[in-house]
Amino acid sequence: MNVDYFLGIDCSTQSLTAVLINLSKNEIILRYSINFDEELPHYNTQNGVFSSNDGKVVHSSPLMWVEALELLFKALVQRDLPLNEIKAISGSGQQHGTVYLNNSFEPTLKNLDSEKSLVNQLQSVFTRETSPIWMDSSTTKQCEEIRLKLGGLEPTIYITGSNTFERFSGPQIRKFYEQNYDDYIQTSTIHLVSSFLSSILLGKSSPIDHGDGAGMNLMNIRTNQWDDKALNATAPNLRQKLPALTNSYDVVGKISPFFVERFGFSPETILVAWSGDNPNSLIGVGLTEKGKAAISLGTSDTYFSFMKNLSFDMLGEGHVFRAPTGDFMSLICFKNGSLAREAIKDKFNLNWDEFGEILRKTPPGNFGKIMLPYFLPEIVPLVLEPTVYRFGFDENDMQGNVRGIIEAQFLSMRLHSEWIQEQTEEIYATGGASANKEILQVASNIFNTKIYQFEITNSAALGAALRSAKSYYDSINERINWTELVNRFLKIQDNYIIQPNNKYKKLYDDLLEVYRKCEKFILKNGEDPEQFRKDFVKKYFGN
Ligand code: XUL
Repeated sequence: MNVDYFLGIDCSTQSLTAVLINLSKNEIILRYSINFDEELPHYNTQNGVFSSNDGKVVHSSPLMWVEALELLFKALVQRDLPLNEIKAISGSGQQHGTVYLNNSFEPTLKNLDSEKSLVNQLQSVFTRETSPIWMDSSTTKQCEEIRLKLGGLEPTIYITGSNTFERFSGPQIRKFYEQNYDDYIQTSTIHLVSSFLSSILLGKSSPIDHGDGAGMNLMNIRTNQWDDKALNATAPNLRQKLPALTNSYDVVGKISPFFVERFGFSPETILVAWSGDNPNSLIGVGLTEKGKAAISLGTSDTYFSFMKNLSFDMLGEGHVFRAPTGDFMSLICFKNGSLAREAIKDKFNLNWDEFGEILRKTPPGNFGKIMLPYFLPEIVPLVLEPTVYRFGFDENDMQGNVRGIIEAQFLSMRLHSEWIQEQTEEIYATGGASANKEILQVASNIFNTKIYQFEITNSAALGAALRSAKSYYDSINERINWTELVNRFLKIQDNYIIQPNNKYKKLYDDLLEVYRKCEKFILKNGEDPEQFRKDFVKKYFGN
């Protein structure tokens, strides 16, 4: 029988994951992850990264990703999976991270020897041993320089879809050019995490897709072309160093002979352009129509939604990317995601069940105890010097801190997604912490919206597998529409739907205003929120 297998791979901050699907049966055959810290300890990463003491410079190792890819394929071979029957592969990379390569990259990929490991053969293709990733916040100066050259905030947003952001590829490239000029000159190609790994599978330099390209401050969001003004504002001769851009749904070629010989893939396996983890998750959680948003609770927490018509966040906090369907998507990224939740869980020696139990037992509104959770430098709102602020409680109050961190994360998400014009009717949750129903109940009450919880937390890898299937069928003229395709895998059972408790609607509307004032007070020199907060406590808790 002819079976249609598709593979999605996701290179995220802390791990590399594969999801293999059988589209003839609408089945997920395998999910498998390589955790960087645990399985590749010789790179000495912590949570997948290297951080400077002040937390501003955050890099990872591109060679580690390569070694992880090899380990992953070895594991698939050991499990006797039908690699030779995989029709198409696509992938996902943590967004914004850049990989700097010299002119031996292309010839090395072309001449890979399948008797030798990838990691040995790719040792000397880098002009920069480490890659700055999305957690890096060390380029404030470069952000300002580029924004100024583009004519200020508004033109920057209109051209690239986003304000300049510390973690975006353009400002990171500019910093490299300013601080490591000779190495910049030696660099022939700059890839994103996604296009770098795609290149390795392809055996030659792969294009960057429009979804991930939109997270660079270099691509024109309307024309999908590199923008000359943005390139010139960033670094000299940059156009020559960047790969071409391509649609996320384009087939970029066939798998390189190296993988055929070493792991037994079919030489006919097609590769579909890789994209960023958030565009992939958009498909992985089934956001192919208006009115649907997702929260992804991973190392970063993100809030994103499908967008039919282009609109911008003129406050400059949110982004517009291209969606894998060719439409648009909005995205807001919060750095204090799982690491912040874990900081509280670990401080009180809790496990996740105990953490959830506290959420169940404590009242919505947390007796007016409000936290601003900047354990790490924050992206939205911009906080470069991390400090955790507490209003009405202290760091030793276990219950206050557990509910405080979770309410803060979703209040902040609600507050900073107010700019998105297309009304959200349903929220889909994904990422590790979405397995925790108590956390999602808080989110559902705060947004006063139904939340759908998925069984699968690897939505980026699943999205990549689904994208590869869509492009494969398009390429053989068996057209299948996006919604039909994603619905085959996203069967949500009733017990995975979390209903908001209407009783708390007003309370959270009011708490949002208290939170807004606390944030303004700390970050924008706003008025002291204490009386306002006390009025809230009196109204809902009576003292
Ligand atoms: C999105 C962002 C993160 C990374 C890592 O803009 O920076 O979500 O993609 O997940």
